Order: sequence, then structure tokens, then C-alpha cells
Amino acid sequence: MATVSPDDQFEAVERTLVELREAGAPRLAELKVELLGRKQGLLTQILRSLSTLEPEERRAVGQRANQLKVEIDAVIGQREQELRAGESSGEDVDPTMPGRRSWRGAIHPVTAVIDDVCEIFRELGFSRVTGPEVETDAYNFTKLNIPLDHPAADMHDTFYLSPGILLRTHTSPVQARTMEQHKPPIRIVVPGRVYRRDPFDASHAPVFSQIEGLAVDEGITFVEFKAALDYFAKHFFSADTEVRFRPSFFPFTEPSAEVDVQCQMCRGSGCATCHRTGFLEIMGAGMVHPAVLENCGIDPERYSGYAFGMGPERIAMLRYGIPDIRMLFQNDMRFLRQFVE
Ligand code: 2NM
Repeated sequence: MATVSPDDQFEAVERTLVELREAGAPRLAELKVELLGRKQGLLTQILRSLSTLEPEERRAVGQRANQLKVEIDAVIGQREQELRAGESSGEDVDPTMPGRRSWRGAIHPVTAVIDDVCEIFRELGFSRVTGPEVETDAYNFTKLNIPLDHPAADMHDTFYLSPGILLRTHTSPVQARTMEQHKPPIRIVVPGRVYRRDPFDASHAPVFSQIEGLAVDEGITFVEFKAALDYFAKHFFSADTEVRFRPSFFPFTEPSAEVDVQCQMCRGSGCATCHRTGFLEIMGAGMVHPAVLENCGIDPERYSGYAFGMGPERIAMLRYGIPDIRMLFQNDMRFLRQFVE
């Protein structure tokens, strides 16, 4: 000890302090011991040697040592904070660690169905259009030939926000607005969310999607109607898919039909999915009722048209074999990850 002067000792402390400012976590731990260790610590040795010094030198050395102690504590504190914040000096990087996996998102199955349906109708000249989810009873019901005393307009089936204002129960109000604002020819597909006061169970949801379509022009016949939906089914499912039209009823179309396609599970031979019928219902459709054209400012003597509506959730369930509609809304990663490409 006697061979090392206080100045040399202080110089060693200062050098260590410089290194401390840039040290990685393992080196920081070593340097703390080198400076402050109970036996061999550089500063500890200085403080221990004070008793061997003359009073005057003892005061000077003691003062400097105490200042350094304060500085060392501050530098250690700051460096530990920097390291905790993740800003390390490269020396503890382990190049043998596996890389982090990058996140890959997926298209939701309902979105995939909507995009595919719209693309097929785009090939037939249909534009994709959207509109408001909050509607008036005029656009949601009366203009579409649904009287307000019809069960569909009932408070039990429809979410009313205030008298006459509601959450749309189908996307048809967008078709009504389009007919009012545009002269034929009109060919549109309208995807969007709709709302009904249904229980949330395996096959119903209070909010779900729809894609409706509308074509209005001079000379549109039932033949064009059937051909367009046949084209859609053969392109959405497969070229050899059989399509059948069954008579039905909707207030806004006349005549009306349910459109069925050959069951995709059993190819028509009959199974549990199609209840042994060999067919699956995929949409409702029909020739637009003359009263609807008239209500929307289109002359039904000059123009005719067809319209259709389908449920992307139901089609996604058929396409991907999803047993419960709620799986499409829960955003469970174990479910959604299956659609990552
Ligand atoms: C369906 C079934 C049949 C339909 C009718 C109209 C409009 F606005 F033109 F009158 N839009 N959509 C329609 C027709 C919807 O869904 C099952």
C-alpha cells in the first residue's frame, strides 16, 4: 500500500469510472466490485488508507474520495437504468440465439368471402358500393315495399335508435339510395354489416354481414337474372356446380326465388350438412318489384331489374367447414391463425 500514492489510486478509480459509463451488464457487475469491493475495492483501499496519512493530507484525500464515491454511485445508477431500458453495449449480444419470428396477419374468412364475391360480380360489370349503417325506416322498409306493420319492421326484430331511426336490417337501403341518385344502367354489389334483434347462437348473430346486388336496365329479363347467378355460383364454387332456383317470397321482388347450389360436402349425394337434400341454400333473389323501382324514382314501364342477397358468414362457414357462427366474431387467435397463408 505504501508504494502506491493516493494520486495513482485516484487515477485508477477515474479510469474505472470511464469504463463504467459504457459497460455492459456483466462488466458492470465486475467493475462495481473492482471499485467498491469490501476487500480489494479501489475506493475502499483509499478510504482504508486514510488512517495512515498526516492530518492535512488525510482531509484532502478524504474529501476527494467522498466526492468520487458520490459520482460512482450516480454513474452506476444511471448505467443500470440505461441497461434496463434495453440500451446495452453489444457485448452481451448472443449471435447464436434464434431470430424473432415476424408477425404475419391473415384475411378474415368473412372478408375473404366478401372480396371473392365482389370480384366475380365485377367481372359481370358490377361496382362495389357501401352506405350508412344508421338508416331511416323509409329507406330500410317503406321504399322497399315493406310496410311498417310488417313483422320485419317490428321493435322485436329491429334495433330502433329513436322513432323512425334504426340500425339497417339489410343493405337494401343502399340500393334504394343508388336508384334515387343514378339513372340506369345500374349494376352494384353492396357488402356491409346489418343488425337484427336475434339471439347470439350457433347460427344467428345480432350483427352480421350481407352482400346484396342490384341490376337495373332496359330489357333485363329472368334469363339474365338466372344466368348471372349461375355464373356467380360456378365461379365462386366450381365450374361443375349445379344451381337450382326454388320459388319463394320477398316483399321487394316478384317473382322471388331461393338459390341453391349442389352441396359442396357430398357433391349432391346427400349428407348431414345438406340434410340429405344434396343442395345448400346460398341466397335469396328475384326480379325487383315494380313498386320498389317506382318508389326510388325509376320508371317500371321502361326499366326492369333483378336483385339478390346472401350472407358471407354462412358462406364462409360452408366454405371452411366452420360449425358455429360465433367463431367468426370471437377473434380467438387459435381460430384466426388457421387462415394465415
Ligand atoms: C334479398 C333477396 C331478394 C334485394 C332487393 C333489393 C332492392 F333494393 F333492389 F329492392 N335489394 N336486395 C333482395 C332481393 C335481397 O336478400 C335475401
